[in-house]
Amino acid sequence: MTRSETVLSALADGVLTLTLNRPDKLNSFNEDMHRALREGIRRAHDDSAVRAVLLTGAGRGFCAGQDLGDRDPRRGGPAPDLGHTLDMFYNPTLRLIRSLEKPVVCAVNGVAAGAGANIALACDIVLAAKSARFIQAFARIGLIPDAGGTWSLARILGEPRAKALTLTAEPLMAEKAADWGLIWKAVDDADLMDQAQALAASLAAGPTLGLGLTKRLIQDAATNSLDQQLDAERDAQQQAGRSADYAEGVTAFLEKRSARFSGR
Ligand code: T3D
Repeated sequence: MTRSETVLSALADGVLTLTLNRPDKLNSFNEDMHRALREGIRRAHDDSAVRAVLLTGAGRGFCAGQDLGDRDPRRGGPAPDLGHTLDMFYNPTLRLIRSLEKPVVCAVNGVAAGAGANIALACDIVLAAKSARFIQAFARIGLIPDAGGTWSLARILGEPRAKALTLTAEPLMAEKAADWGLIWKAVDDADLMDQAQALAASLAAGPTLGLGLTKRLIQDAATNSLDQQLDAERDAQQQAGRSADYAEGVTAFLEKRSARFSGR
């Protein structure tokens, strides 16, 4: 399988759909897939035709984290430098997702384990099939939760649930994940892709600049003081207020019609 086949990429109506595509390995990450996903997200940064991203997985799983076949200790040799692999692969991708000023929807179509779970949690709006489960599988193999897992779990769930999930590696079913506020929605398996595509399409047809600024503000809120956040809102609103989409939104309201946003 070539690099481009490990992540399928399709752009339609402003939505860049990236599909992790190693289904026989539950879409676990080898180096090709790491590079392909990173290239996909980078394209979303660079290409103004992309106004939203939809990330999902092929087959019955979303992503089982790192391909452990590539870490087989029985092959001998020195232990791998996993700090280096995080620097090389997971961390740049996480940063690209979080810094992308366009919405990223994740459709978790099946099990999301290890870094696979945490990449899903880094996305902006996560929908999951009711049969999907999230597993902080790291403790089962002697690792710590990476790909931003300790950060997002502690922030979203608080210490008690974050610690229990990571220390026990117990699976968390999609509906409970939604009840806990870890994801946006758990939906019937048969409806997942239709709902995720409709959501991504509506975001792609939205005021891209304003949505991107909103994403950044919400992310920055956790570390800003109220004063800093008020200033940041003022600056972002100033920018949004100069956009063509703001003019269109107000005009459409006054003309009692739907807005036709151009993303500028
Ligand atoms: O290394 C670094 O760079 C550091 C970064 C680490 C990040 C990480 O993500 S570490 C965590 C790695 N992931 C895991 O530990 C999860 C391993 N997988 C599982 O525990 C289970 O597969 C699942 C709970 C995810 C699903 O279980 P189940 O019973 O639904 O499926 P299965 O039968 O275990 O898996 C189906 C196939 O996918 C199977 O292959 P086979 O036997 O049919 O040829 C299985 O070996 C393969 N597979 C699943 N996960 C991985 C994998 N192959 C390689 N690596 C995997 N992570």
